[in-house]
Amino acid sequence: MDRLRTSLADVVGPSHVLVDPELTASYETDWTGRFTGRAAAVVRPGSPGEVAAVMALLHEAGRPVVPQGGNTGLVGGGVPLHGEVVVSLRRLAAIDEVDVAAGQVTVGAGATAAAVDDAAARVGLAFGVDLAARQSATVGGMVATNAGGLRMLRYGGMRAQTAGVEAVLADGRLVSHLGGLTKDNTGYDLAGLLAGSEGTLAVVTRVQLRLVPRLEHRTTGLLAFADPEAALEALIGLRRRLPGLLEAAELFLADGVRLVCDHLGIPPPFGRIDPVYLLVEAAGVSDPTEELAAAVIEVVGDRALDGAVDAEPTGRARLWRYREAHTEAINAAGVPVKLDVTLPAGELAAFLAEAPVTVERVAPGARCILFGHAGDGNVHVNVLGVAGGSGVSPDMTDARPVEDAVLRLAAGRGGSISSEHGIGAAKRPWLHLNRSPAEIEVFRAIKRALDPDGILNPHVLLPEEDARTGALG
Ligand code: 2HG
Ligand code: ZN
Repeated sequence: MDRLRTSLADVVGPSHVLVDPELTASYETDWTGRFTGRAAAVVRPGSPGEVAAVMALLHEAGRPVVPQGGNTGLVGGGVPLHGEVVVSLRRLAAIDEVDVAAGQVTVGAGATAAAVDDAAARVGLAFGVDLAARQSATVGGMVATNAGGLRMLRYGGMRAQTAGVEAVLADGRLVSHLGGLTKDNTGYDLAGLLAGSEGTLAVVTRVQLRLVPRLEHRTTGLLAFADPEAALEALIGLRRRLPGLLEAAELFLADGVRLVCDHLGIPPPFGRIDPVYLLVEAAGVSDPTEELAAAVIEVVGDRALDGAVDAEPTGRARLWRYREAHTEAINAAGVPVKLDVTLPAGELAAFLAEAPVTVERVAPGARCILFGHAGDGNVHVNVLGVAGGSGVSPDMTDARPVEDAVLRLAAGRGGSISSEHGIGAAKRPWLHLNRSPAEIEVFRAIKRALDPDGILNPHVLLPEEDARTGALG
């Protein structure tokens, strides 16, 4: 490793090869504190060319690599759980001039979601993906996980925003297709393939992003309901009544709001805790307040227990806080087991009712907090009060029954075991719940084609292969 470190330092400069535990620590543990390991080294290249040179060296040395962006991932896919070398892309933060005619911008993998949105704002455009971790989450990581977020309902996820990518292959070759043409049927869609590949196929270095119109007029509504069925029925009505206006539809429940209020020291909405909340946001080229308010009266009516609509930035932020502070409030209460699932629309209410019962059965006394992106059927299941999860140190296996029960519940109802966070280290034992043996074989063939020596994030996404029999673990 010493010789390799010297060669890496020759490429990126000695101050960008970190080995001192004090300096590597923040790259070694995920945001939740649940996934932690030790990196052989953290390397911080400053350009795509340096990434290529670094990968060539690591490939030659046969060193496993974990590519890392803002380290905001939640499934252990970006931390060195098995002593890998971390290649941090954060220094690749350059943002080119926005191509206003095309409505696109090319950015480095290390540009944060917030920085991209700021650059787009200067020319009246916006970044189509928004998420609570916007200040830290980087575009490279967002492509690698195919991040969804708060505006998925209207604009789709990262794959939909990605018009082109540049990436470094496992052996250091650079592949680039950044033309960003709307119509371009010249073979395999590498950008589409890399979206959601979780650093297992290539290291994304630059991304050509599609931008969306910046809608300055927005109104947020918060509605309280007695049960999820009423909230979801209201949402169906609002979506039909406000085509093209609705940008977000978020759902959260009493337990989560209680945690948020305790954590932030704020009063609950409407002065009391209600069972279910639906937060909706309408955005348009003109003020959508009247239309949203009329729709609420017309299609929600007295199905809601209470409601508020606010178009002022401070009032909107106040309503959003109840939803956006969930992750932070949960983390402040302990290290959660996080499961991120999608349910078909017709199964969502039943899942919300069943999940806490299922968790209680396998982990009596644990706290199950449910929230998520109702418009996409995406539920974030956070469980507090269980020791750990798969992918964490082997002595912390208490979470496995919870993970198993919740993921089987979602898959059994026709859902996905990973909505927007990825498979990572956390869910690889359950990939088979959603993907057939034939599909997983195709995944392995693609992996072998792009990374024959298996050095790119070798311990995430694909299930462990039994070395002797080739059987799936
Ligand atoms: C969100 O929607 C993020 O806020 C995080 O996807 C979800 O903390 C979580 O489980
Ligand atoms: Zn989310």
